[in-house]
Amino acid sequence: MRVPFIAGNWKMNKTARESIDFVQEVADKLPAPAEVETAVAAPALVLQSMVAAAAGTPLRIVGENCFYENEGAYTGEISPAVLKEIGVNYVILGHSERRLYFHESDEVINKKVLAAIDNNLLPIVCCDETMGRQAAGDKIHWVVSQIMADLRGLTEEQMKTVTVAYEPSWAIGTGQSASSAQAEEGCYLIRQTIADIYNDELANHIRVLYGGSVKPGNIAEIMAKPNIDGVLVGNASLEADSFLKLANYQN
Ligand code: G2H
Repeated sequence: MRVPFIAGNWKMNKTARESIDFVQEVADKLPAPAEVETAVAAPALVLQSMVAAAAGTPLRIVGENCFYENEGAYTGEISPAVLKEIGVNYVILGHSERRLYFHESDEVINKKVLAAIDNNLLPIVCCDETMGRQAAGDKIHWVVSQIMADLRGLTEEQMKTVTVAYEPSWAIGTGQSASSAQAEEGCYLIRQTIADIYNDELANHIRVLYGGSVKPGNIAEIMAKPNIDGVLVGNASLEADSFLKLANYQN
């Protein structure tokens, strides 16, 4: 059974103090991890103190990015080995904002995914899709080619550590979520691609998330879809109250 996964993605928001306060506020109001897994992705600077604040609680702490080497002359980069060392569980890779503002290619993302897995971090690999491609009917080609490129060379064992997130660019931070049907279509396509490359068993094992303007008001409808195993939430994860509503969407 795929345990639902509700992950906040704070992006470059919140001070160090606000981050810790948030963890303390939500910690004892989260669902049991066997029922619903909950996580928050935060900027690298605050991860270590968030790990300490979340110790002994169900909340998992997620990095928003890492590099593909563990050490070396890479000024300003984030070592996956150090993320693991400080107790981070997951790392988001290939978010559309990384692709857009930091020019990350599928090739770079693929190297990062492999490096994360090498360090026993669980990658959350994002694939996007622009409105233009959707309108041009190019969605299938685009999503499939990203997934194939970002996950290139992963063994079946390595794939078992991966979570994939479908995040149509036109729904990100716009307040305009994809409909639950559109979200399901994207997540189904990703699962089908994994089945085609690997096999049905692996495709049924892997969690596929939807991201893009998810909020307390639409999460239940989105989570009701059979191929959507969770959500990656930006704006609506910033306030503790809102995050708790998302985390407890089943109640
Ligand atoms: C998409 C999402 C979080 P938002 O980037 O990954 O952000 O929920 O603000 O659209």
